[in-house]
Amino acid sequence: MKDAGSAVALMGNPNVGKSTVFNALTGGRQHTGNWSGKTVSLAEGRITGEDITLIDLPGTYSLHARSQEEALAREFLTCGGAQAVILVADAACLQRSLVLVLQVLEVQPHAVLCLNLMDEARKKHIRIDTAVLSRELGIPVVPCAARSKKGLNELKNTLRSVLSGTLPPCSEPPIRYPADIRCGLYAEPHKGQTRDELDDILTAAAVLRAEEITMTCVTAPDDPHARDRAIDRAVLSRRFGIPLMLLLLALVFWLTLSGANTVSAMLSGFLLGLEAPLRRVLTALSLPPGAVSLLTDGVWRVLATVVSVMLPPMAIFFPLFTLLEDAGYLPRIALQLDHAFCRAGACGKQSLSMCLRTLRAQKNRTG
Ligand SMILES: Nc1nc2c(ncn2[C@@H]2O[C@H](COP(=O)(O)OP(=O)(O)OP(=O)(O)O)[C@@H](O)[C@H]2O)c(=O)[nH]1
Ligand SMILES: [Mg+2]
Repeated sequence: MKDAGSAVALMGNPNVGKSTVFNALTGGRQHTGNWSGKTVSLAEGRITGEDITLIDLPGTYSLHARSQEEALAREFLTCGGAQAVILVADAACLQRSLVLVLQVLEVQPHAVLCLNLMDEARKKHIRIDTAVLSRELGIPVVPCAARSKKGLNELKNTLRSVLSGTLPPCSEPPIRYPADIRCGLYAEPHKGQTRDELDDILTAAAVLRAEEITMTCVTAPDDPHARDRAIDRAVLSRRFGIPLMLLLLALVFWLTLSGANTVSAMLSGFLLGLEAPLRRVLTALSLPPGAVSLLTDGVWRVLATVVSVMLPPMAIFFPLFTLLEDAGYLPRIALQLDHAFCRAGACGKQSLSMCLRTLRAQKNRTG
């Protein structure tokens, strides 16, 4: 994987902006979007202008989690050979992010905390004393808003200092466990204790410490997520949730298919109309008739047909889907359908890729 230089892992909860940070630092094109579980395998890229390889890992809530992607992230942390880690946390939901941060610090003390989504935290009137947070964790903390590229230069400079040893690693045990446990990740169950019971004890200790730290450095209104909860109550309600989802998806499909048919017809007329002038130009260039036919009847006609059939639905569907995604509606669809999908051995997130496949199938039938 690595030739020379340092390797640095990007870790954090799902959907906190790890891939957005990765793309901004490396110029990469990792898939980003407003729902969790997009990154499912390792991706690596070189930080622009630095001899540092960055590895984007799948999101995980805890090092004791059991899903395949989460196990991959844990395995990379323990055996991947990274010299340091950038821990990406959600500033609007710090306590939840800190559970993983604390667990990772037990195994990899060379770390920097990228306190991302600061813009969202500000909107919710959440204030974080980063100096206190840094003191409590024993690692540098850099506030960022990765989507608007804020704080990323400072993150890069801090990472350089962590790698060179100018900034010291975390030296205190980050989590306080019962006396017989030294490191949560390598703890083994006692006789008569199940793995699940031990994991519960380990996670509870991390949650408790995360709560303590949050209390020392976060100032927030009584319920900063009240608006989100009110939206959830309306959008996910038993009575209106499913009808609203069906209505919105039907509207997206209708706008895509009916809009695309009109635009496809216009585009196809325009592009195929260029076939005759193209044929005249190629003939005037004294190309043999076979070559002229190959380029116009073959290459041009196929290209014009593919572009006019494929481009309009994509140009309509993806912006509409992005609007729903940015409004936070797509993850809510996934949650709403999760129960039904689980019964079929799948999960709610697959409903989103099913929407894309349904559109493609419908378009193939009509187009
Ligand atoms: N408002 C705001 N949105 C952000 C910021 N950083 C990332 N996002 C958005 O957050 C969403 C999730 O970003 P990703 O980079 O895909 O998150 P991730 O942590 O890689 O997600 P998984 O791979 O699913 O774990 C995307 O819609 C981003 O555009 C930020 O600083 N502010
Ligand atoms: Mg990602």
